[in-house]
Amino acid sequence: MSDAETLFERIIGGEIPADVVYEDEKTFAFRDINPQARVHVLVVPRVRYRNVGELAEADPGLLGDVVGACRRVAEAEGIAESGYRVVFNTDGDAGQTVFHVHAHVLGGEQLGLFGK
Ligand code: IU
Repeated sequence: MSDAETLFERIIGGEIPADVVYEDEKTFAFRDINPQARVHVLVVPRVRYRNVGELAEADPGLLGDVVGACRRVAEAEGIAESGYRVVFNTDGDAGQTVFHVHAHVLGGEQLGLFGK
């Protein structure tokens, strides 16, 4: 995989199959292959930034689009009322493994405390 193309770009491009739950002009959402909750969906901007901080600096409107897409995913998954969590892992200590910014949308059950 070249630096110019991450795994998520290959998923967005249809090269790698994924369980797509939502898409629009700016964002793309699919189920995490290793779910950490009953609902675990990744929301990805089609344009690649390394992490949420870089996205916020470069294109705050697009960050808003990503967060809005998280809400629409939660509505589509039926968890908008019960509550859900949005997580952006950022670099090493947070365990980021795919360097194309993505929001984890987690819910569908009572979530535990986190931090460790
Ligand atoms: P992270 O925040 O970079 O750690 O999240 C990457 C996520 O991508 C992680 O939760 C993986 O389970 C998920 N994932 C996936 O959904 N499909 C894949 O083919 C691969 C990873 I590789």
